[in-house]
Amino acid sequence: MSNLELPRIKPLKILLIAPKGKKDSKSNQKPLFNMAVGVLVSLTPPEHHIEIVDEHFGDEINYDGKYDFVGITSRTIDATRGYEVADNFRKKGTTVMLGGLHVSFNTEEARPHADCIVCGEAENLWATVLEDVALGRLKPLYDSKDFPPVTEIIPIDYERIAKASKREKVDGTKSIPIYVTRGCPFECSFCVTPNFTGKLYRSQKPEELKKQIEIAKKVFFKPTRKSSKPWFMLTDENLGVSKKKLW
Ligand code: B12
Ligand code: SF4
Repeated sequence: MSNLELPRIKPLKILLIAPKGKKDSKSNQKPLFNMAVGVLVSLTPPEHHIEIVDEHFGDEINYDGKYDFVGITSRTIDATRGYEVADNFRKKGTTVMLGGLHVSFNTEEARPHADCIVCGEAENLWATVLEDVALGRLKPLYDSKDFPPVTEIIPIDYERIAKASKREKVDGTKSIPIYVTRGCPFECSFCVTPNFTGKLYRSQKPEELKKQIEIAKKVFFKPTRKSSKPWFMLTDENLGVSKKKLW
């Protein structure tokens, strides 16, 4: 369902958090935002207010803030910290939603820390989740398997992410994340990706990408004498699938 077709619901106040686990890397070359959070922001209709807190950049969490819900993303390396943040919010009576790779495969482990768990890709279930929050009927679990497969990926809304996050403009020594494709059609036995995305391989349209690059440059890039070109980090799972072209 596209955003244009969404039913009108009351505007929500949403906080999205990228937690940082104790063992997470110390690199200062981290991309400006987490792509899961970027996708959630881009999917959310404009009437809802969104704030992003990214612990990888040292953003402080205000546990006293008033939100309709707090959404926390998870990769295994950050999951324990994600649970800690979730527990702190729930002690204050704030509704917590956990999503992302780690909790999608560890639902029972995550359950005591959340009011709601989202398994799998969010694109086709997010409208339902927002509507259910607004109508006070949030379910404990939403699984992408119960929704149509995500055959199309959405463009990233850099302008809204810049407004929602605390990130300033950067020069070319700091990376701006972007994806051309999502998923991978292969099935390496050790890899989580095919299990997570159902081997679906999706590409962005070239004209959409061009627009995103222009907007990302406008909102996030500030050239300096030392570094006059932006650095885009490709966050694709597997960009080199086709031998004839790059994607
Ligand atoms: C790009 C990338 C990176 C970039 C991150 C760029 C960025 N700013 O996000 C960099 C290079 C920094 C990186 C680092 C690492 N990565 Co990495 N990375 C990836 C890659 C290739 C793509 C991730 C991505 O952007 N996906 C697109 C987003 C939109 O998808 P998503 O995160 O799954 O989010 C969707 C859903 O999960 C859901 N969702 C997610 N969160 C939430 C939250 C809520 C509330 C809701 C409702 C829904 C929801 O909705 C989103 C939209 O559908 C993945 C491969 C993969 N399959 O994910 C590996 C992957 C995530 N990385 C992995 C690893 C191991 C690492 C490192 C630990 C490596 C290391 N040893 O240092 C670090 C950890 C950094 C960290 N804190 O996460 C593993 C994680 C395995 C696991 N069990 O968690 C993966 C899966 C690779 C693999 N196949 O094994 N990585
Ligand atoms: S993303 Fe890489 S490791 Fe994972 S299934 Fe595809 S080719 Fe294999």
